[in-house]
Amino acid sequence: MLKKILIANRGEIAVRVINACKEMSIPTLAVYSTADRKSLHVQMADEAICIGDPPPLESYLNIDKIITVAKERGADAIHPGYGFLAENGDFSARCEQEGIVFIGPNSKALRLVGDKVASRETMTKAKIPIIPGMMTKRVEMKEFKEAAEKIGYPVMIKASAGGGGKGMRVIPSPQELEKGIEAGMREAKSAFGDESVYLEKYIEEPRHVEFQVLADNFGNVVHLYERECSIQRRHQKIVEETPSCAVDDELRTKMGKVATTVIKTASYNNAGTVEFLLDKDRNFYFLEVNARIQVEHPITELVTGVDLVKQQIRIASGEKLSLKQEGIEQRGHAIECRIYAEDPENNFFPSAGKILFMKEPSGPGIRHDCGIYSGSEVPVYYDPILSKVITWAETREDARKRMILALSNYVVLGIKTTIGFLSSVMAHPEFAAGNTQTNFIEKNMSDWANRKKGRRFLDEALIASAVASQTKAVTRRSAVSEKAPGPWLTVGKWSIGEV
Ligand code: MV4
Repeated sequence: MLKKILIANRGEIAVRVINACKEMSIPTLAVYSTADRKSLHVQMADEAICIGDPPPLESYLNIDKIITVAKERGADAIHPGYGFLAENGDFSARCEQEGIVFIGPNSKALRLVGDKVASRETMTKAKIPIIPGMMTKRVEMKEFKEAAEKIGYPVMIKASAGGGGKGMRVIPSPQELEKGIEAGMREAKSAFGDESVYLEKYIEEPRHVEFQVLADNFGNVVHLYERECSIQRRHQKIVEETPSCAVDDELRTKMGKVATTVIKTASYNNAGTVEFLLDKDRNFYFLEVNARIQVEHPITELVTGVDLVKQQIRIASGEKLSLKQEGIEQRGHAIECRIYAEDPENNFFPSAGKILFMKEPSGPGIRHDCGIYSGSEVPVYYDPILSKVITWAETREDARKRMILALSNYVVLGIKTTIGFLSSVMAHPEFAAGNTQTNFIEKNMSDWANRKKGRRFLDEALIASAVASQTKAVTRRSAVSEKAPGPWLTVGKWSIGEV
């Protein structure tokens, strides 16, 4: 087993990994930037070392510094979390050279799945269904034109080094192609340092369905079924659930087999996610492999009962997978809402600052993966995710109701959050009906800020001091309602002290 794990991350995922290590009795070493001196992950780890100034390149992306700290402090493994260095082939290779265990896939597999065009080619050879389109990059304009004619409009331009939606654009007809390619190349160059782009058939109103996989270092691979992550805003997921309403048992078995084959074909190890697009006619296409533990991993944990972070650590320390595909079952339904420090009434503008007060949701079937506490600071430098509320119940409807309850009992004062917005998503009839295509937010939520206008808001500092000074319980007056607003409106309905 590993002797000490350095967690090369911050926020809720660093906390999640530290907790898994604690359960496994593995000592933990946190690293942090000067903006995170008082953050939760620093307080929870056995040891913590400041590695630099707030800008990520100086701290959480500083490979030399992180490797040096690991060696000085005797950490024999590094968990990268998600984002930052998680899918950096150079970092994973560097760990391999230095004799440090990278808790993630081997660097060769990481590089293969990071190159979208190369993995399209590899996967085609393995008879994996991919979206019809080009198999080459760095081509002349004439070849783009020919390829687009062959694919048929509308087509989509994607960056070869891309993923996650950056550098993507839809081209409805031949007139827009040349300008689109040029703009796409410029965007790819500035986002990824690689200007190569390729074309694919554009899939309208797809659903995003991904499969969780685990692979040990001996070629054993299992999948832990799907997650649906169609509710997104500008390619940022905000709600995820499992099972997907769009997948039946027959399709699930088929997609699971394909996901396993993708992982075997890439000689991939550790935890990973195989992403698919599902079209209206329920055709599915392989998109990419996400080579990391994902933000939305808890919903899979709640439905399968498997602790994915502990599995990652066991695999990285050289254990064989003890799970068998036949032994992995989905039970009940889980939903995750991501809580961001953003102002949904001001175009989701990031909202940094001090958290004056918070009250965490809890109760049966409610899990809260959290990186903040009352009094902590939310810095401006990083992804604004604060925490994730995850609910589990036997049925989707019960998990949804439970989420409405959890969100209405979650209070964060001092900064703006997406809690209220997410309550409205959960209460929306289209969400309740399972209509979660990728255009859900544009279609159903674009008037949300206007709907809120004219409603009463209380002064937040006043509420914070009132709530924080109370020693008695803080409870909502009304029962769970479909119209349950988030804390900002809820505050008006809160009773402080005697109820
Ligand atoms: C697509 C597509 C339509 N056609 N590819 C977005 C993120 C990236 N991983 C893939 N994405 C898409 N690729 C083709 N050929 C539409 C999307 C897409 C999307 C996919 C999943 C969830 C939400 C989305 C929102 C907008 C676009």
